[in-house]
Amino acid sequence: MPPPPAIANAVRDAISHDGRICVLTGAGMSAESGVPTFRGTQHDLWSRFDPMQLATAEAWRADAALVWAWYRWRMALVRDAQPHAGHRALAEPARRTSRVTLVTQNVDDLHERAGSVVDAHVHGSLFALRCFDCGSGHEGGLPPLDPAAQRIAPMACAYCGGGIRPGVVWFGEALPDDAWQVATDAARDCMLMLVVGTSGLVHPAAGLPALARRSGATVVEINPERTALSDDVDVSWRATAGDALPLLLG
Ligand code: BJW
Repeated sequence: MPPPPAIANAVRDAISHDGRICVLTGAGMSAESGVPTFRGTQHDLWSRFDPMQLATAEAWRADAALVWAWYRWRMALVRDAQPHAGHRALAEPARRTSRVTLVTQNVDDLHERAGSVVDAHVHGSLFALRCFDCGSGHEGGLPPLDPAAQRIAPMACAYCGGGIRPGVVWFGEALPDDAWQVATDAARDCMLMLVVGTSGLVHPAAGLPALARRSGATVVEINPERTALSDDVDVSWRATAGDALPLLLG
């Protein structure tokens, strides 16, 4: 199915006028690579846990080993996953022009493995471990499984002894300043924003499409489902990332 004409024209216009394009991706971008989204999917082994309860500092303080077990499971899923045609299609225009800014809420590395440079990981990166207490980066690998206890053995920060955690942004935590600055600058400056695979429920990232639109951009949503953003974009394309992006950018 070809892209709706309004979307094909918006992309053609932006490219022919050498206009800036901002691409904002969410968990749906990785769904066709086999990485589950946050809302509305069953997480087999983890189905009795709510990701929204685990992705918090409170959960970490209550049971860091449980939180680590969830992240170890997700890290293994991501390591085994491969970028799909949608990731690769996005990497093409990004390679051709520096006028594409890629902002992702995803903590996986599938964009990078497809050949994109991610300009802003606004919710951090799974594998960039850091100390829960002092924030220092940690280079020493993942925490081991304690075979006796069948639990993840905690790792301590070399500087302060605090617990080492995944490098992601949990609810109630501030987004990384540098990434957020890149994301808001890109939203303000772009001629076209492509919003791919996000429910638009988590703020402040969910406010980026509205910021782009207020600043004069055309905002296009690519998502198989209607979302919280659908009423406030210029045009929605009900398609998956893996189907739509190669047709649009290939
Ligand atoms: C497909 C597809 C296919 C499926 N192709 N599409 C304003 C209003 C209300 C609340 C707040 C507000 N501002 C802040 C808040 C609080 C809170 C928040 O937003 N709460 C709401 C849930 C109500 N926000 C925060 O706490 C943020 N921090 C903050 O505001 O700090 C303030 C502060 C300032 C200064 C000092 C201190 C504090 C932090 C938010 C962090 C979010 N973290 C997570 C977890 C990351 C770690 C991890 O991965 O474990 O980020 S939550 C989770 O949601 C993850 C995602 O990045 C994020 C967004 O989810 P996303 O990507 O939209 O995924 P889904 O699953 O929701 O949707 C998938 C979509 O894909 C669906 O639409 C499908 O249809 C679609 N789809 N297949 C294309 N093949």
